[in-house]
Amino acid sequence: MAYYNFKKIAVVPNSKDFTDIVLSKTQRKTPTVIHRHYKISRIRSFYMRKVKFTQSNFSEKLSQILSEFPKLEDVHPFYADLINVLYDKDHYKLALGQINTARHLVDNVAKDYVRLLKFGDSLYRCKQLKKATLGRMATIMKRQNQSLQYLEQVRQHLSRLPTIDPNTRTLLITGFPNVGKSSFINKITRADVEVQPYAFTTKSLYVGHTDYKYLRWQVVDTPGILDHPLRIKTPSCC
Ligand SMILES: Nc1nc2c(ncn2[C@@H]2O[C@H](COP(=O)(O)OP(=O)(O)OP(=O)(O)O)[C@@H](O)[C@H]2O)c(=O)[nH]1
Ligand SMILES: [Mg+2]
Repeated sequence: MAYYNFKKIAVVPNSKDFTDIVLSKTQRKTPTVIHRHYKISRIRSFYMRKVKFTQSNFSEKLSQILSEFPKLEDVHPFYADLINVLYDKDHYKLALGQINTARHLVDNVAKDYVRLLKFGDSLYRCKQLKKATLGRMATIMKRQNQSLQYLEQVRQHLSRLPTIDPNTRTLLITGFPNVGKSSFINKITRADVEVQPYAFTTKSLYVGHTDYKYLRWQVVDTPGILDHPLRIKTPSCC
């Protein structure tokens, strides 16, 4: 089973910031001076390098997102279910799928334009080809804005989830609203969950630990439930 640290996923920038980060890196890390009287092979390789460098940066950053977000097949079934309930499995998979597609599209654009650059016959034409490549890459990323924003919301929410170990001895406190679940966890663990004399006070999962008969227990407080079918909730942005 793959190990994921839900708290350590890097920030997912929106599409504009994403493109700006990558393009400014290209600007900083590749040579910037070229002259018309240089040999054409040198001019071509100058621009090819820019295209390839940008492509590999886009690719790297997109791959990082794909590897850091947990794959539902790899995580413990408890977390797979939790992610499904919190963020909707289909929406989640679709967003990651789109990021994967974007990565392939960026790779293909780079491949196509490097091929064209090989036949660039002037500095002007090579420069235009490079400009077109980066423009197309930026357009591909622009279309990913919704997925990126959704993933950022998921990341922020995931990082705030309590750390629940699905493999340890667990006491799960569930039941109707306002029956004293939170009062109970507060009594037996050091958790400090809000208690109020009305229903639906607790809106999220809370975790505490306690020892009972020399055994350590993980105690999870949950929101009150009524006998209703499960309704999938998605983050407010979607
Ligand atoms: N009389 C009595 N009242 C209790 C007891 N335990 C809790 N209460 C009261 O019941 C009310 C609800 O307590 P909570 O602990 O917030 O109940 P809950 O099940 O966590 O409620 P939700 O989180 O909204 O589902 C509070 O006003 C508590 O003071 C108990 O043993 N006896
Ligand atoms: Mg409660």
